[in-house]
Amino acid sequence: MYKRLNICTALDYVKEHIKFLEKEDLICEEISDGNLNQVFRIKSKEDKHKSVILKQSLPTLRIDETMKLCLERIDIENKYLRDQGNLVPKFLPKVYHYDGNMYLIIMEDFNEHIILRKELISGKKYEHLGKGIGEFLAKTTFCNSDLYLDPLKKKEKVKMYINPELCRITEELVFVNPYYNCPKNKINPWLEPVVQELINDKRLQSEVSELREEFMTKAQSLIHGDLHTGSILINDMELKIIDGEFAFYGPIGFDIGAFWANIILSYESQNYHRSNLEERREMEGYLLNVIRDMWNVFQREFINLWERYVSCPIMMNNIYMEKYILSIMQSSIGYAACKIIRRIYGLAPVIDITLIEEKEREDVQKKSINLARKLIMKRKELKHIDEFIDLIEERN
Ligand code: SR1
Ligand code: MG
Repeated sequence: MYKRLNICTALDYVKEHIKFLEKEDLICEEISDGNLNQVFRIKSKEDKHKSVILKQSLPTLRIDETMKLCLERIDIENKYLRDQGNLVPKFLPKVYHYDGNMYLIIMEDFNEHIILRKELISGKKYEHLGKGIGEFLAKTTFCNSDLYLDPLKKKEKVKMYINPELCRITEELVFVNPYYNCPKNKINPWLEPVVQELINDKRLQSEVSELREEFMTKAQSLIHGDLHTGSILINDMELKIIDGEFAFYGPIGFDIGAFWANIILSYESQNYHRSNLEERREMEGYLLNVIRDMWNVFQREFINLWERYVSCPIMMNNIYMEKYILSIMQSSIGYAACKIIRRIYGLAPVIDITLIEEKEREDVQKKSINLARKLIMKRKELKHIDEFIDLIEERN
């Protein structure tokens, strides 16, 4: 039966269920910092390399106990970690234990990796970041799509990953709430005129509706569904993808867009996190390269897989392949833009922006909104990743 754990009961639970910790003297700390769940680290007092993470679903949002949410989201995360872990083990934590009654997972702990968002705010550069995300996304999205799977197997998987409540959060927070006077928006007074302009822009809303429709109906591949820089752990050698509870069969571009949006928000806010001009310029250049690397590696890997595995006679065709990949790039740009806007004045802002002092925040918020509007409207004219990067660099 479900019971919400605390630091004492989480420790006892781990002692009982994790063999390699049963004889250890353990300590437990709560490390929850996301919006939804509670998370504990349980480790041996003697050997810091012996530790696990326990993540448990809560019946409401952690940040808003009035908002109910299905406990079963942990089941989706469990399936996602195992599925993607089979394809590309180096990018995922191992699952040690899953309990469908207690709605919890116990998984590998990476206590020497740090959340990417925090690293980018402190100005740390990782050469392997863009390439790693590109490889992860190309391999997982290709191998879970109709390009690779047998159609019956693929539809089985679509069913397994039906995730209505978590998708609804995204549908509302990303595609709807920012475009009307929704009480959940958090609009600073200085943003009022810019937001009202956006709310009155019917052409923009028509484009956002198109992206929303694609998000809701295009079961193209298994996607993470919330791939922002808080869902990535990193160190000098490797990166790990966590927090798969939003996973479902959706458009491939949605994950790419989520990643780009958060890199762009980091880029736009470097001005305020770095006082040294040279360091700032370097960091900005690095972030644009992350976007470029990510896309180039994604595209290269995806084409390799296509040439190797696509066997349907009408699809062994370069014209179609190029069209398919270009359409992923253009929709990724659209999703990136929607994700930028939601993080500026929606329900769940990001610390890249909120850490900036109020009087300086206005500028970065306005620039980001203007850039996002431009990206939504122009995405279908962009044919090459460098054209996208040029638009970011134009700095409205
Ligand atoms: C109400 S939940 C807010 C956000 O937190 C998650 O990480 C997702 O990004 C979601 O949109
Ligand atoms: Mg999360």
